[in-house]
Amino acid sequence: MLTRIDHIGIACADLDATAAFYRTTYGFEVFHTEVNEEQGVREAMLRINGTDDGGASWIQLLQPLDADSPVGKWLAKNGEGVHHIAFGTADVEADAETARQAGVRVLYDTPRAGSMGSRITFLHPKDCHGVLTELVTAAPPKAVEGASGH
Ligand code: CMX
Ligand code: CO
Repeated sequence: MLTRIDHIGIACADLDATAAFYRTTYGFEVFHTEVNEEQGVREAMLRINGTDDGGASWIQLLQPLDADSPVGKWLAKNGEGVHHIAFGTADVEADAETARQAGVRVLYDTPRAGSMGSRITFLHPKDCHGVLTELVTAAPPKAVEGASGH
């Protein structure tokens, strides 16, 4: 079951300059950055709010690592802007299967690595009324040392 907006993915030409805009204009700080070679991006996650299922909602800034990556191609064609939306779920496989059964192309047979240890897949934008849609299962919160009891 999809329970929240996990993030909105925004393609940008200069990650640091775009992050500075979000900080200066809105007060959103970069919570995390990483390079995802498989996805061809350098990314910054800006935490917007926590949610009642223990997850959070983010802005995901994406700078392409190369021109042939999905974001690189998209940026060359469209310029900077909203690239995709991502819905959060406790079970990305189950929700991908539900979408597949509904006739939507799911881009990956099995989920791949996303931001901060999450597992992700994508639904084809041409099957989603023009919106590239990502499904995300966040990494479980880190077990607190010694919190497991007796
Ligand atoms: N939003 C809406 N439509 C999009 C789109 C997007 N982000 N990207 C492509 N399209 C549309 C194009 O406009 C094009 O439409 P027309 O045929 O009407 O011109 C069509 O889809 C095909 O586009 P394309 O430029 O030929 O691109 P590809 O088919 O090579 O790739 C896609 C499209 C969705 C398969 C590819 O972008 C993909 O695999 N995306 C998933 C991975 C990804 O985006 N990773 C980066 C983010 C990582 C993260 O979030 O962590
Ligand atoms: Co994303």
